[in-house]
Amino acid sequence: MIRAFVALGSNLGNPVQTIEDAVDAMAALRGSLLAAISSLYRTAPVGLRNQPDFINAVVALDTRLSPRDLLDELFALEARFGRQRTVRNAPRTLDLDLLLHGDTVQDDPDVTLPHPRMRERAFVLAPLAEIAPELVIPGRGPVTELLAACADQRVHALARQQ
Ligand code: PH2
Ligand code: MG
Ligand code: MG
Repeated sequence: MIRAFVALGSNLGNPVQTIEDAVDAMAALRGSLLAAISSLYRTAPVGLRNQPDFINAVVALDTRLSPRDLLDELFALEARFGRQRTVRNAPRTLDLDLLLHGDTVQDDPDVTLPHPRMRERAFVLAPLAEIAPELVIPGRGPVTELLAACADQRVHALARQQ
């Protein structure tokens, strides 16, 4: 089994419910076991104007799937949650991004690993550091150091629901 990390994001409809349902769906992913779930975070949109705040989270999966197969499963889940792919960075019901797949470093245009923009995004790094504080991102450095470098971005962990 390979430890993979997936980022979840939503800013359309009922994002908290969507992320909770998406985590449940990830727990049922073929060839994979859900190993850890971060808190849910309310985050200011990055790189986008005039959009609602996002709810973001990160999960750890232990998986037998290859990066390509795992990504295909994630795309299928996005579609099941009603995601419409219109313009790039449009508001989305559910975005699932493959961040890391073990120590794999690859520049394949299909699946770039580690995820090329994760290093500068507190909405990814804060939940990731919560569930994997010792993680060193291959070729990039410790997750905690990367997070400290984007302290200007607004992210706020929500209280856990019972
Ligand atoms: N996703 C993006 C672009 N900007 N900002 C926040 N806060 N959360 C996201 O998930 C997000 C974003 C592209 O996928
Ligand atoms: Mg994304
Ligand atoms: Mg995406």
